[in-house]
Amino acid sequence: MKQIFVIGASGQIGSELTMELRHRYGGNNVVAGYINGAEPKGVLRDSGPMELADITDPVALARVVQKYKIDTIYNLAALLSVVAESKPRLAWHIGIDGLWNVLEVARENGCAVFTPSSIGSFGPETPAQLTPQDTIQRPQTMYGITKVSGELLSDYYFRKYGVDTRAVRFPGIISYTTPPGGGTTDYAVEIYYSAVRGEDFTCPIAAGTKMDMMYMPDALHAAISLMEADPTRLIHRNAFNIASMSFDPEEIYGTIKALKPDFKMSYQVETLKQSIADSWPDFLDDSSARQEWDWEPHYDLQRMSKDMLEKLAEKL
Ligand code: AKB
Repeated sequence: MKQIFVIGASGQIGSELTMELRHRYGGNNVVAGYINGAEPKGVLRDSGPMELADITDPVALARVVQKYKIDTIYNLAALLSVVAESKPRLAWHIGIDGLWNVLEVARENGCAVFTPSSIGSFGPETPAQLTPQDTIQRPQTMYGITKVSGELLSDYYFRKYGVDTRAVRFPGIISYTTPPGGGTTDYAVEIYYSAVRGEDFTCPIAAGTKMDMMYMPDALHAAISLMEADPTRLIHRNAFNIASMSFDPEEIYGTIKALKPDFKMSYQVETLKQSIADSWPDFLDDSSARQEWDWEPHYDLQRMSKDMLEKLAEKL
């Protein structure tokens, strides 16, 4: 049985990934790592062990790994793209110094490591359509810089020390359990909350701006399947393009409006978010993930929208 440590277990992805891993591997085998001020609550707190484990504290990480005899680490600690622009030093400290701590503890204790990269690892010179797996990565945001550096550092630890590092490049993740905080793609979550609350939505991203997005169940499935994949089939490691849907604000609005005809959206474009979105690809080519570990998404925009509106209506 696997012994898993999720760093950043209270965040948007971490909270749901921890629950999914507990469901698959047993509650006691998945440790929820959190930072001060973000203690797990409710079912996340009650369904398995939790430990205070700040990624910037190597001693705390080693203590958890040794206490629970951890063999797999999911490292979800990061500042998202917009907030990282206002705190670039902290974004680097968490994204790179923190990753270094994780990779060292993994090297010393024989752990596999999953550290997500992002569509933010690409930049304005990257081919925007059907973005290849191996292509130009010259991001202009601090978030993107930490993501590319993280991909390279993770590959380095695999080649030099044999640490089993694997990752995907996540698109914007849409979910109804824990809201995202400080990303460029957050509008695609917030729009559903407005629709369910019966409020008009003001979109910070301009019409026509396409970005890759993914519903949370597909994102969880991607992370877990990649970590379970046969290593002899992996040509790439850090990190795989994955894709399921790409849309602009008009398309998501149209899909929600078809289900909630009174819903209204207007635009008030935010310069920073728009400039970040403009520097990211429109849609990725995920054929390497499909070939090397049988990646396949299950949700498109219609199916996701129906589910999001139903689940949020229950929640709110
Ligand atoms: C963000 O918008 O910063 C993230 C991402 C796409 O990595 N959701």
